[in-house]
Amino acid sequence: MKDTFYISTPIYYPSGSWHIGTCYTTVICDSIARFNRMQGKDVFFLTGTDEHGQKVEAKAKEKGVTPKQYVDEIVADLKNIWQLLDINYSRFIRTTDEDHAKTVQYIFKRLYEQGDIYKSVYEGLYCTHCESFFTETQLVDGKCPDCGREVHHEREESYFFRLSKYADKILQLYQDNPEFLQPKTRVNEMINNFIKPGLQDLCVSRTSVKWGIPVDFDKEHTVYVWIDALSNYISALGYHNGDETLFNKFWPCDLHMTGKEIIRFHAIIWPAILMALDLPLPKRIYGHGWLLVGGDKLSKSKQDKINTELTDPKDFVARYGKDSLRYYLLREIPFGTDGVYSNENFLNRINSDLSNDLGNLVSRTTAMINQNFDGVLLEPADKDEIDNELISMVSELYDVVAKDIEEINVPRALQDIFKVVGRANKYIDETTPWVLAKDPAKKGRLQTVLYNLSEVIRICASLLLAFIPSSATQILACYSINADDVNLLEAKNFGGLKAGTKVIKSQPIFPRIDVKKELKEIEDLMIKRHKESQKSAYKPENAQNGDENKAKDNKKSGEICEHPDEINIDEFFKVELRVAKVISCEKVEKSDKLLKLQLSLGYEERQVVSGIAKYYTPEELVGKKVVLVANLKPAKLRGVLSQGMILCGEEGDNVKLVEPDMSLPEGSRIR
Ligand code: ME8
Repeated sequence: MKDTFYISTPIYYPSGSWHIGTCYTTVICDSIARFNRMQGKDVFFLTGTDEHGQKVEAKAKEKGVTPKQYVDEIVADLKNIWQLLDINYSRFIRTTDEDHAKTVQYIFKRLYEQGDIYKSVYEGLYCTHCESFFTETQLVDGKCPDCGREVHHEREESYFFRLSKYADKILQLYQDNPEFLQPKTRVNEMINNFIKPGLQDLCVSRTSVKWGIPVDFDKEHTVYVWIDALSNYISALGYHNGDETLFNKFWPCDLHMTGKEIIRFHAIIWPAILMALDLPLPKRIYGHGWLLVGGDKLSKSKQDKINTELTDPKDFVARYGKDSLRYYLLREIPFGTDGVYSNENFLNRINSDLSNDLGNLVSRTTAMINQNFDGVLLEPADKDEIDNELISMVSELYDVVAKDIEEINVPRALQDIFKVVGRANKYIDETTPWVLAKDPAKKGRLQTVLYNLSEVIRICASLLLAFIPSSATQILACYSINADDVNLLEAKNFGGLKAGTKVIKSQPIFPRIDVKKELKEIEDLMIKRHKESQKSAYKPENAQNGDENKAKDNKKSGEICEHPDEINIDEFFKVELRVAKVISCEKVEKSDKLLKLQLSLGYEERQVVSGIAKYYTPEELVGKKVVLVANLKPAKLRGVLSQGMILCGEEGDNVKLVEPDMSLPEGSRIR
């Protein structure tokens, strides 16, 4: 029987804003899955979507569609991206799938019947955005520790999972299985930040959220977040929902790959649920870092600045081909830590590795075989010491790369392959085949050099099938090798190419990019898109509800007329209005009118002097959110620095602050 290998990505929230960071986990898993498949293993690679919850319910309502209709469209878009990026999954599970719901209901009932789930009342601080409850101590500056938004108090009858009961067992698990949680730094993070302070029982049902899997023995409740989401890893294999053949074959999972922000759910809650179900635990959980753009995790990137970095995976595929993005994601980010994306890094990486190193090696070698031997590969005719280093490097390459993948270090695997590619290019410089070609007496040497180079290309391309499948397939096709037939355990050995093999001259696989020109083009494109999106957001026909009708009504009655002081939208956007929170406030000495306010914009603090002392006491203002003109030239009022201005409305003697909705985070741009 074949060895098996089961790997999973987390299931994605249907946020709809898919970007290159979103692709990171999945491209890594796809490559590891492909590598294992080519080692002859029976592989199950799972990915999917996490579709229930309040946010989806609310978004669907806003759009006037059912939650299922809402998610269907977004999921189709995600699947399309996976197809564009050659993601070869075994199953795409959706938490709205019927078989998944069956498993979840079974688990919930069983845990309830055996006393691991009990009914109580939840009172606590809740973040609607993250759909999570927090204790006071978990908050950061009084806000949600995960997304930084406001939390509010909520009280609700709920079912709870006895997570607290499993604390010792989980500590034991980390101790007995040093491989379980990786990278190793995550273990201390789990112990010190979550387990040692005391694990709380976990709220696992809601009565206020209807868009979820119903608790079948208490229909008022729906299953809430983690029992629903995490169970996908076994429901996808048929656990208690029908045929369990896959479950028996693939469980326990070899590797759950997740982003670092959700590692605690995988490394604490998931093992506890499995322990309660008396099931074997996953063999490894890996928490990778984030891809950052402008210093922020992509999904939370600041919306207001013009972002000139490309972020949409479809743009990458259209401009540079699918493998360029795959390669960049796999190679550039040191595994386990965060990596910062920039257009320049991306373009330079593609140029240097794919176009220069790999592309040149393949095109030079296949061209020389065509020029000198009519496109037929001839057997090595001699032996020279100069060949030894290259041959021994490429002969060992499979073992080196297999170890990298076993240790879940994908960037290192690519580095190791490209070391050999680099060595082969150096071998071309050392052996100077173009000089050999001029001397009939050196034909044998040339034959050998081109054979050795072809073998390096074949072995490297076979290994690269896991990472850049489409380009590696093209390279192998130059040597009439069908990528589908490659088994690394055979392909790894030097000498596999038979004399007489027809060699096709390779077309440029990665055309060289003019980085300067390309950077300018990307910048222009992004600025143009930004402007278009702003314009369309403010066209009267795109304005929301009331505004739209108002605009139409005005048109009808002819009230829209030219105004001599009209400004255009670009002029308006020059004013940078932002939500700011008053952290402290005091009177300006020797002034009846002025107050000095310290404001927080989230990313920085400002001091502003405002003439509202007659209308507000300092105490009244602390904690309020205000609208700040953030790009006003700093000025001094009564010798006190003022970095901006806060907006008020006035009618006669009545002056009131313009107060934004409290749920808008500090620093949000107002427009
Ligand atoms: O967390 N860089 O879903 P999700 C790297 N539904 N990885 C990123 C990233 C970035 N900029 N942005 C997102 C969830 N990801 C839950 C999981 S599993 C039972 C439930 C990664 O859509 C992120 O770290 O927020 C995670 O691994 C994956 O995308 C899905 O995140």
